Amino acid sequence: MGRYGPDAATAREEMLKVYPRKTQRKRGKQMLVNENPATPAEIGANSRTVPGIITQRGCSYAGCKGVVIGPIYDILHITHGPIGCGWYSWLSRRNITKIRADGEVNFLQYSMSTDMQEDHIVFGGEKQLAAAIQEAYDEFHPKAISVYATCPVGLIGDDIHTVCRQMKEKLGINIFGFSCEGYKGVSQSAGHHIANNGVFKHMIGLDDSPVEAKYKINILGEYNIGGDAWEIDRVLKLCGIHIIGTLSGGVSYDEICNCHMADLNVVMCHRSINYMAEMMEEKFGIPWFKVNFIGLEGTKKSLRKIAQYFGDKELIDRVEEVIAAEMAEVRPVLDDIRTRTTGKTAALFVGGSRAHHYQDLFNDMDMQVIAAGYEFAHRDDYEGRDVLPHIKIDADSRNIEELVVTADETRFDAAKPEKKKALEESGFTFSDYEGMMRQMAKDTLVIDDISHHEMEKLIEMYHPDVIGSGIKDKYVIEKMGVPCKQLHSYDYGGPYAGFKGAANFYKDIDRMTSTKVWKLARAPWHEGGSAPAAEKEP
Ligand code: CFN
Ligand code: HCA
Repeated sequence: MGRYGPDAATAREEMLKVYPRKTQRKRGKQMLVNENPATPAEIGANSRTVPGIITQRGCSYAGCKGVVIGPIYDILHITHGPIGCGWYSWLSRRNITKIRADGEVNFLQYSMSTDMQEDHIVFGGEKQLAAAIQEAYDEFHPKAISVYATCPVGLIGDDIHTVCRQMKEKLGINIFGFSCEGYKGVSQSAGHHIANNGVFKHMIGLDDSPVEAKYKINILGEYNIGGDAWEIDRVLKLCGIHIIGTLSGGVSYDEICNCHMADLNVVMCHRSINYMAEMMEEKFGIPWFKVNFIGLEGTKKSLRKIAQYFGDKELIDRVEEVIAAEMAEVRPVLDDIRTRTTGKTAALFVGGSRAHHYQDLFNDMDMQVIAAGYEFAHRDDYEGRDVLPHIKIDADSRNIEELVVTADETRFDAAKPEKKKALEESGFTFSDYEGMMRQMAKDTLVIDDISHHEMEKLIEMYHPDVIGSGIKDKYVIEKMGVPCKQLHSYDYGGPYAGFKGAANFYKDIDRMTSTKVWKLARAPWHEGGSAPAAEKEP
């Protein structure tokens, strides 16, 4: 027995034993005991989900339209396909938006779709798509229209790109399409890649207007869930750092077209947008590194690293002042909350970066993360970036063409790579080796693409004080007497990023883990005595 339940190896066996042998082998590679955090074992990430297993993953369309491009608020987004995909992706992610200037438009409350019917499947849907673009243009006069192909469109072979090109010529606005059919790739991760390529090809670099600010950066991989981007912006503004574009939270089309004017790209969610960071470096010379504004330590480290990059004493000092002032506010909140959260346990199963980033907030509260896993991240997100060269098969690359990007001679800023080289020589690290498993405690469980069966077993064996997860299992978890914090949408809460966000998170988790209401959850099977929820002493 471990401190909080059975040891991880026993728990792993217990979860696997119900499966047929082939599934045991497949799932076994995706479920590891983190025996050597400093040199993590190879994990079977980014592989196809076993049919029949209830997964929390989404599809390529979700990753492209729902995650990366959908949040750009003044593009008119049209889903080409039967109505279901447009309907179910209508405002279901909490990437919140507000209009920031007079005359701006926000189309995100709408869900546009070509509403494909059987006769379009039989005779083709291209005419329908052209008509939908025309209608949308006549009604709304947007600056840009973006089209997303869903599964049937790929199967019948509609050429959405030609339709977009023709309509772009006809209407004189930017119109582009994404072949992000849901079945491409093994998860939403493929959709991120398709989206990155399209945004880079059709938007980045269109507007060379100069930006008047001393320190100009973009935040890549920050989607303003629950207002996170606004908290990050607030803190950076206090430091005197200007964000040109936040890709893609609360961001406008124009900001994206102009964001290659930045001095530096910092990457929050590496999984969804690393392709963009690399392409912008190649074409314009803009260096990038990872940051993490989730948790106090991550926020402080990220601010200091940005200041260090620019290297001005004035900025370095200012960042320290901001950190000191913000910490003075959040420290008493944390000190109080720790008296109730210390020693409690959590398990996190989320997406492609949060299951890692949020461990910092639980660490702040002195809580133990006993098990964690991503839904669709790749090996480098688990094991650290330096494993990349050894990865032979990256499932994404089976379906998605890499864009061939070369330096744009007229706009490539050679001073930036030179500065990067000089900084590296002085010990500054652009490419770090972080990964979830290196941060997690020895002998904790790491479970990729967790199934509902495994989740139930985990709860039976460990009964964590809280689980961070998503809508697909929230109520299963809560019916078993464990509170579930949705780490995708934050339920109705947030922001959780930065300093004020951290304080919000501590308070929410304190409330959830201190209330006695979960002990009253008695499912019918409880009377039979198998579920552990009410067996834990109050
Ligand atoms: S906001 Fe991001 S942080 S973009 Fe990604 S990998 Fe999803 S939508 Mo849900 S919450 Fe989640 Fe991450 Fe990056 Fe969000 S952990 S699954 S595709 N994600
Ligand atoms: C997606 C979006 C999602 C779903 C959230 C959840 C989000 O994967 O298509 O499963 O709770 O964050 O909205 O990840």
